[in-house]
Amino acid sequence: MTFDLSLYLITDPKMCAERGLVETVMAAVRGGVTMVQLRDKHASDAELIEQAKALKKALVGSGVPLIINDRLEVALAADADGLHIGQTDGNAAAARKALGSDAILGLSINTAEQLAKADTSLLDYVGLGPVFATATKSDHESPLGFDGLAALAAISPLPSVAIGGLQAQHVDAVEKAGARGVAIISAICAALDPQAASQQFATNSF
Ligand code: 3NM
Repeated sequence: MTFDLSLYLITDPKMCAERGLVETVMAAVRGGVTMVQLRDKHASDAELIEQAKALKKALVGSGVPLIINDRLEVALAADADGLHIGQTDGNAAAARKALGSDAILGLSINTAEQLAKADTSLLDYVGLGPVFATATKSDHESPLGFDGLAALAAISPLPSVAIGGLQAQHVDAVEKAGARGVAIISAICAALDPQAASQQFATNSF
């Protein structure tokens, strides 16, 4: 499946709670988000399947793919467009086998060693981060900065999306570093107006 990494929204259950998950995502999509990842490290599979199905339905006709963080069973049950796995929470070979060749499969990368170890033939993109320290992920790795991001993007055989502490004013520097897009949680999910926040990213963007 074709995909556009330029403005990749990742959901956070708490930040989306007040407005509602589907409402927050659809406002962001109206603002120009090009990919959506459902991420909730604590919800049960059953809860996530329900949320994923609701998002998938809402996204029909938008051309925006729905990716599931970490949970292969959820991606399969909700017929999502893909899966994103981290260094510790997944197996790319098993995921590719279960999801098929058309699914979008992404992997988080923080170091050149991790990139060297990854079987990139199984993957469609890599997430490179964190660019900056971020309160959104308490156990994040050490920040790369734009130079570290550029170093990883340069050796990645796959398109990459930058993540971690990014704001709309960083889009230019991310693009110059060689990534194809920005992955965002708080700057969109926690914004007073997620549509306007997404528009800000999209205007500066790729
Ligand atoms: N993964 P925000 S950083 C989910 O480095 C996640 O792999 C990261 O949230 C990584 O846009 C991160 O609010 C949190 O900083 C990104």
